[in-house]
Amino acid sequence: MKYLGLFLALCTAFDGTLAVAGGVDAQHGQYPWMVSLRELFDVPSTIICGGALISSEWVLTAGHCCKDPQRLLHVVAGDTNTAVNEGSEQHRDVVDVRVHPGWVLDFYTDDLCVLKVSSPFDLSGPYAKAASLPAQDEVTAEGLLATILGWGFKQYTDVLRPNNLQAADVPVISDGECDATMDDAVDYDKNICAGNNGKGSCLGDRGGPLTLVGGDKIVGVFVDGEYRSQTCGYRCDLYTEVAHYRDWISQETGI
Ligand SMILES: [Ca+2]
Ligand SMILES: [Ca+2]
Repeated sequence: MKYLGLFLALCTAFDGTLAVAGGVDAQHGQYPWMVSLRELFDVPSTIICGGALISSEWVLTAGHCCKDPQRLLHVVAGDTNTAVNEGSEQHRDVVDVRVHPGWVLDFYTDDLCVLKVSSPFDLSGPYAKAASLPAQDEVTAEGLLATILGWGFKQYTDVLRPNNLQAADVPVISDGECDATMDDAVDYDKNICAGNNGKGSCLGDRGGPLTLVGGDKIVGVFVDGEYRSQTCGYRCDLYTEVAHYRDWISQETGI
């Protein structure tokens, strides 16, 4: 209860509103860098993870989303409502998977992956665009609002996922506050936290981007929520801090 108490003191104003937890339906084209990772031969195709376009050919996601080399992935861009054919969906197979070499199963450090698709996505329309990346070691100030995105559950106990992409704006939380609330061994030079007020990433949102509000800069990739409480949007969520890996991304992708 020590950590729970600390959390409640630091990430206060939990109001019990959960939907991503605490989110709203994203408008079609509002977050054109958002993609879903699906399993190639799984019909109906289940969304395994979220991800983000960082160019017409490369997707940024979490390392654990790429962990199974036998799993044939494909990427869907230009999709907002998975139950509706919006006419803008673009599907690509994955031809190259590069997981950060420092990542170890079930740990949060270096939990990052870049995927190359079989042919470039068409980014000329409004529904598929590449996001931008921070500079190496660029600092993201605490308190800045950032958007979390996903087709994951709205609540921990939900059975069905939403069809429409969910979005919620949450503040970036300082490494120190996050460290005080999480009892896991986390390297905060390599991770960034966000979430508050009943809003947070939930089961099924992993790999999705954390993007600063008002732009398209990806500062985090969702890797873990504090599900021990069996609630989403309840504690600070943990993201791989993209700025720490900018040089690695460049080395692997040329971007
Ligand atoms: Ca659709
Ligand atoms: Ca950090």
